[in-house]
Amino acid sequence: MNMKVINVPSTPYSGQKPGTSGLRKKVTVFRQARYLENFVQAIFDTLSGQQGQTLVLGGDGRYYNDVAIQTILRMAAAAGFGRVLVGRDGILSTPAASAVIRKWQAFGGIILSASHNEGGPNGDFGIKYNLGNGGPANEAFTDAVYRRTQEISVYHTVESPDIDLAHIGEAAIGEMTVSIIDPVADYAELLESLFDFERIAGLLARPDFRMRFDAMHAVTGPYAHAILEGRLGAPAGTVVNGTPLPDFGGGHPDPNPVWAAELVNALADSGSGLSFGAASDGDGDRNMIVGRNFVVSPSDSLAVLAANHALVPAYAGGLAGVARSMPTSCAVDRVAKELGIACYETPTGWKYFGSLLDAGMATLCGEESAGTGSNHVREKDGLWAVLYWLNILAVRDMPADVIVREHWQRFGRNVYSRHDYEGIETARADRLMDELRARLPELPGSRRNGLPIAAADDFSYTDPVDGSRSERQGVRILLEDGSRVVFRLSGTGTEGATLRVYLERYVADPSLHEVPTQEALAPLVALADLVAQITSITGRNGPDVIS
Ligand code: VG1
Ligand code: CO
Repeated sequence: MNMKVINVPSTPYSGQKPGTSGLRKKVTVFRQARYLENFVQAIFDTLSGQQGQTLVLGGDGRYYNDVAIQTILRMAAAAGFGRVLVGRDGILSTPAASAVIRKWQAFGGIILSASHNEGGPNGDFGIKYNLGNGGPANEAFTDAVYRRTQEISVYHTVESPDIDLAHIGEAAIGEMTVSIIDPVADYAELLESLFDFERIAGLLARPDFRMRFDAMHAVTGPYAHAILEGRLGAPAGTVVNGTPLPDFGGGHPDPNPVWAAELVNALADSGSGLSFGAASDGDGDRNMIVGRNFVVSPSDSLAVLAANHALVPAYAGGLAGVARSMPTSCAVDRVAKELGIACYETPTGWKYFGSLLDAGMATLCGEESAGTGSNHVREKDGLWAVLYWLNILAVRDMPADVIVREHWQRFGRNVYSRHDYEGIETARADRLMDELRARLPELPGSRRNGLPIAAADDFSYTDPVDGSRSERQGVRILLEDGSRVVFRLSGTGTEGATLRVYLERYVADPSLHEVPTQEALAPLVALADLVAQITSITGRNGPDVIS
């Protein structure tokens, strides 16, 4: 059946500029007439050669996911795609979407998510495009999409009723096939090929080992149920908050000590009988690892995964290299040095790891924002990190906190924290960054708060594979003893600006490893305020979120 393409006249919306990870706006913004359509059309107009090809489509199940999917299906038919693989009920976690794109050699994929941002009619929605390698489109592509949104005059769709996505099977829109797939199967199969499932199952069956996985009412629920309680046989009830809800139960599906406080408190309560905790975010690409009364810092987690790679079947043959985003602590650098492998430093956002992974230059990648992953997909992967940890725990037979403490003994501790100042008026945040940048030349060689500054710059990056350049990726102040303070504005928020201040101090002396993090970093916090004038410009007395 040949379908008539309908050309709907449209006019541009301002501000459809993808940020760190796709376009994120309030649901109320996305619901405006032609808003979503304009952006999707801009993506399709930027592509070439999609005729007859396969598109992967799914999202984290948040409010508006269902409506957007039906719109995109009709537009994909109009754009000439031959097939769309869509997760049942429109569900696909971000890493699962990446796995599906790669396994079925799809042309690309559209992921509907605003990740850790809150959901619901007054919450956030988001959309991003992934390329055929399964990874987020690079800056050149997202810039081209943005340019297209500014000149759009028409979008293309077809007339066709909504597709029932509740059951696995096939449907059609004109000549385009819609395959409704099990959102979990391909992904679970991939993870099973990487880890020692038998050994992990043995650990989960032990009466003295009890785990809790908090899916935060977000997308990982069905994945964790199927993998942890299904394939690995963890007792029922191991997964909590495991049913995806359109508003995530009213919380932020952000696995940090603030939004996952319930999990952290349960692991701190010896009466709970829990030995290991983990959580993931809205779209399943972040992870939080919690030991007994011990939250593993994501930067430390990356370093521990790298140091223990030989215990995991998929990585036992060695790591080609590791990569971390610039604000992520340098803990993994020390491991890379000992292993004699390269360590790459990229701007914030997973899209910068893609070329290194594709070129076989890096095997493990990570960000301080609870994201870790490997070359098995081209996104960060929450459950992957949890299984990696379980694999290590099963082989080493020690609690998570002991593993981290031993790591510090061996490599020293990179004490680390991020302070977020949320919802600052955009003009003030911009002024803060502008003035800070202007002050950079006078900082090297000087002292602030009594601390000698060795260097200060605005991070820029040249991709070692394709030579592309990214400027203004965060202001860094490097102290003589190797401590760092980094400042950047968030590119994922939807209201005002969020200032992120990243603080890091290297402590070699084991007798100082247990000094509380915020206490150890206090001199750097004072320096950050002095240099960036945070209190006076923002009017805030302290950060909203400390992670
Ligand atoms: C944040 C994190 C960044 C991460 C990005 C997307 O970006 O800092 O490390 O890659 O979110 O993660 P920003 O620009 O707000 O600092 V997710 O889980 O939202 O896809
Ligand atoms: Co996410």
